[in-house]
Amino acid sequence: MRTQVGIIGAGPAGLLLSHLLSLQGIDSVVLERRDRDFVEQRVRAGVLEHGTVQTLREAGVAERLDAEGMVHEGLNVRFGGRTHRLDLEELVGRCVTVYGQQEVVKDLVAARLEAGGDIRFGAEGVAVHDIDGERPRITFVDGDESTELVCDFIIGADGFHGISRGAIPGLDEYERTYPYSWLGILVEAPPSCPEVVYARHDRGFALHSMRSAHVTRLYLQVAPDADLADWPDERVWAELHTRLSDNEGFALTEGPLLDKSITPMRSFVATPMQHGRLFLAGDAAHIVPPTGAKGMNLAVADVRLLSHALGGYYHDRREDLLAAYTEEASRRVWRATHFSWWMTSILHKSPGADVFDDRLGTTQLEWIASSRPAAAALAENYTGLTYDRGWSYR
Ligand code: FAS
Ligand code: PHB
Repeated sequence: MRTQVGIIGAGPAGLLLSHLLSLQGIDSVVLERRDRDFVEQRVRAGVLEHGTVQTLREAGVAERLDAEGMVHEGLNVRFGGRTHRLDLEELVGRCVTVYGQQEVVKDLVAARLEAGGDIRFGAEGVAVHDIDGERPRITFVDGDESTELVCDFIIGADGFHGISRGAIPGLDEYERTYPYSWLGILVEAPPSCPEVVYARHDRGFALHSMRSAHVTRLYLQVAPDADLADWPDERVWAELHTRLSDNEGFALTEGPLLDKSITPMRSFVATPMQHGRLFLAGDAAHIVPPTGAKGMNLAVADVRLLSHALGGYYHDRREDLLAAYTEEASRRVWRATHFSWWMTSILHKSPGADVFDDRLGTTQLEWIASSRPAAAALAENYTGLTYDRGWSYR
């Protein structure tokens, strides 16, 4: 097989890149280990930055997003029994949209297949070769047939547990782990309030979000090694009611659980994000704790840069944009890494935290609740920094 860009991974990063390249007349093949159902059902991110929504709209894949996505002009921080609303639109003139990552993936898969895109689901044993040369190769097993895909470039969009990062020699990896995880549930119940609520409580962090007018998304801080077997639905609801309560009559609506899972919390950055003709995008290169709702949005930012740089190569044989990819992408990676770490540190109560630790957290929340510059700094990062170049080279 031969293509211009071989993409490993059919998550948001791989699928969006394949679509943006096709809009610039650049061919790609996407190799995905799992089957289509698995990829389209996986419950993950929920909040799209302003720039992510704009990107999907410009790419012509935002019809359902615009019809079903929920535009949020504000977010809420709850602590000490009181709720403080940050008016994102008023603070920074931008907002966010709540629309499940799995819906974005479904929209992108549909768009690629409709355009005749080549996505190989169930690709086994993917391996990369000759990334230092001008004809890198990907080998994989498709069905029971060993196959070789010869490319000009390979994009590792295969997530944190993928194989592409390991192919980069001399990689530097920076990691921080957190003394807690998130237990997340998807509930068939109308959201208990119209916006996202981040709650800091003595018993630990809790988050109220949603997926539609009928589906609520809720998270609880739990121990880093928590086991779902120790968290029956009754215990989850009891903690959520306690931690999300306020002195202003908030009432959490319960309902049947559609999904329950535990996500570990880590900050991880690998650099460089490229070697020869191999480039990393999204979770393959970096992981942020989900507190800042940055993970998927950061993947989109990487893909915008790669789409523009590959467009420059194929339209004007420019190598400079590709050479500068890591440096360009790293600025936003570290900004999102800091913001996600900061949101996590001020909203969670670490086991063994003393009064000093606690006051450091609550004083920052009080500052955000009472200072416009502080609230605007959070709003600027949460809604997403603006892009200084487009995803299309032309
Ligand atoms: P993905 O991991 O989405 O996609 C990588 C793809 O590559 C997968 O489909 C995988 O099957 C495939 N793959 C892996 N190895 C392969 C191989 N060897 N061969 C072929 N294919 C291979 N972000 C938020 O903003 N908010 C959240 O609430 C949030 N919750 C999350 C919960 C969980 C459990 C996880 C794991 C992540 C969460 N994230 C969240 C982050 C998440 O949304 C990621 O940032 C986003 O999926 C990144 O997209 P990709 O880089 O495309 O990676
Ligand atoms: C979600 O809706 O899944 C969500 C919202 C906000 C976050 C993280 C996850 O910070």
